[in-house]
Amino acid sequence: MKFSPRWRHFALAALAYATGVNATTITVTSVADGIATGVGCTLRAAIEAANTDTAVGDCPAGSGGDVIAFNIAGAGVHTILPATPLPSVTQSLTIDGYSQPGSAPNTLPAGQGSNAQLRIEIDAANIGNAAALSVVGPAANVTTIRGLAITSSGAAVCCAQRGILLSNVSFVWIQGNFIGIAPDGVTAKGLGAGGIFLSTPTRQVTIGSDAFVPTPLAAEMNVISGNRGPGIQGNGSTANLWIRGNLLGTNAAGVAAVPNVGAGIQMSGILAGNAMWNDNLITHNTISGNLGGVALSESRQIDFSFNRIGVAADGVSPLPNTGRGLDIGDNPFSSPSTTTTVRVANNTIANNTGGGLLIYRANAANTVNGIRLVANALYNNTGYNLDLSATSTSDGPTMNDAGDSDQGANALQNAPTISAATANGSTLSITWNLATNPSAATFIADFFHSPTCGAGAPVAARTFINSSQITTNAQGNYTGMPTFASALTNGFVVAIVTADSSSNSSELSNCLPIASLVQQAVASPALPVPTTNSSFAQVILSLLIGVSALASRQGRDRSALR
Ligand SMILES: [Ca+2]
Ligand SMILES: [Ca+2]
Ligand SMILES: [Ca+2]
Repeated sequence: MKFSPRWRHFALAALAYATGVNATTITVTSVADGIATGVGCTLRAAIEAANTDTAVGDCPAGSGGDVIAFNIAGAGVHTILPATPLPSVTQSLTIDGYSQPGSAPNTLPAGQGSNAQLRIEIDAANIGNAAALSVVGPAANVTTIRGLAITSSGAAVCCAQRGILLSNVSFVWIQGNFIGIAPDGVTAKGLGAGGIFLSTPTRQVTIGSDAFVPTPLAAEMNVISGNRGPGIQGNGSTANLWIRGNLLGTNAAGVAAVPNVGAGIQMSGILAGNAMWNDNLITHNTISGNLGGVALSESRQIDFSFNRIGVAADGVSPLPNTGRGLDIGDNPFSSPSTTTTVRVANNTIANNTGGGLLIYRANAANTVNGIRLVANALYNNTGYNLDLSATSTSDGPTMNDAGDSDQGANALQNAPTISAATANGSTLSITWNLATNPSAATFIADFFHSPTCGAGAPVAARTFINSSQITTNAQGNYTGMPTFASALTNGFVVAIVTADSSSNSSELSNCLPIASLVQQAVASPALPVPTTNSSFAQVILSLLIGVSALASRQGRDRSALR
């Protein structure tokens, strides 16, 4: 049973308001197009019957918020090939492809892709610029599209075609569909301009899982791949948007690229809904194999977490996006605008060919701040793994400035500097400093381990170690040596200031190899054990020789690191 305290409550209230208690199940029995009688109930006639609550063709009259189910004779996939665009959904409706015998939602656990069995395919090859399915207008609030393959077999489809178009509508669920990829879960059959398009305005749209639980529900995963444009795109005034637990740019198994020839997700104008920091959720998606991973501009109040960008659904195997992993910034041609309150947490952004994470303010009249980074794995991206930039492309490492008064993306927060990292058994001590705005203030720094760094490799933050909260002195300086429980003895450490008082995160610090006191102690000369036959003076002399040798060795080892 699905359970979403935040959304189901509102949805049920809206459903009751919009439709009363009536609903009719209209069962599609034919893949034919048109609304003539004598061919069985077609999808076109069913949508019209649901919209108008009158009998159309061989379909019965709808009654308020209806359900379109499928029961088409024969095994295998049934492909509906509309000759002209289908009617837009204009009244509250559920289209349930999983009602077709032989179909089944995904049951695989997170990280293993989708084994959904789809039996109803809508092929948009013949409908030109239109969307395969459109949901339009407030009377269509509370609409669900599930269990469909929405594809195009057209060889040269014109530019404006989408799989699903939402316009001026709220409370829409898009769940358990394949969009741009055939029911076999492998073959690209992309829509001409992208998978899903959110046109102004949309509210309370869920793409994927709406369960307010840590792990999205498997049955609600969409596979949005193979399109000739972005997987999901929106161009303004979207709020309470949830994109959770989908595959974008991969095959259904989540292991190979079936690219969207556009970003996996490209959104501008995501707005605050209830002005909570997590009004909008983009979480637990695998976004890999696309022409660019995710681009968010002029957007706010977003929890962007647990996404896998540039890796397969297993979270580990490389599956790069061509281009950058994640862009968050302004639109240089639109001002003033504010991009703020985006929490980027626990994502893996790796292997992408155009860089990892770019936070940019390209127009000084705009505000881009409060992009807070928490425990992300940023590694093995071509170019820079993390970049605060003054342009909408990378500008490389930004130098720390005295007093940190420079302005730009995340106020160009100065990065930490690490001067020592010492492993000692089960602890790791990191000496680091921060020089920033000249006032006493609180900052949080995150520390990461990386097996490789330096010698030509870009600084990477691969595995989160721990956080440290510090306070600068009145001059804006901090130097300290926090000690963390850690068994690490080699590799490199890297730090990021993840939050000042405005949740501005910095670029990466320098990376520094871990020196291990444990290894040195093993190689040190054994200290003599006093015996009853030794004189007190002999024992002291022996101890001094041993301590001297150990100190000399440590000094040599430290100097070798400089
Ligand atoms: Ca109806
Ligand atoms: Ca930079
Ligand atoms: Ca700065």
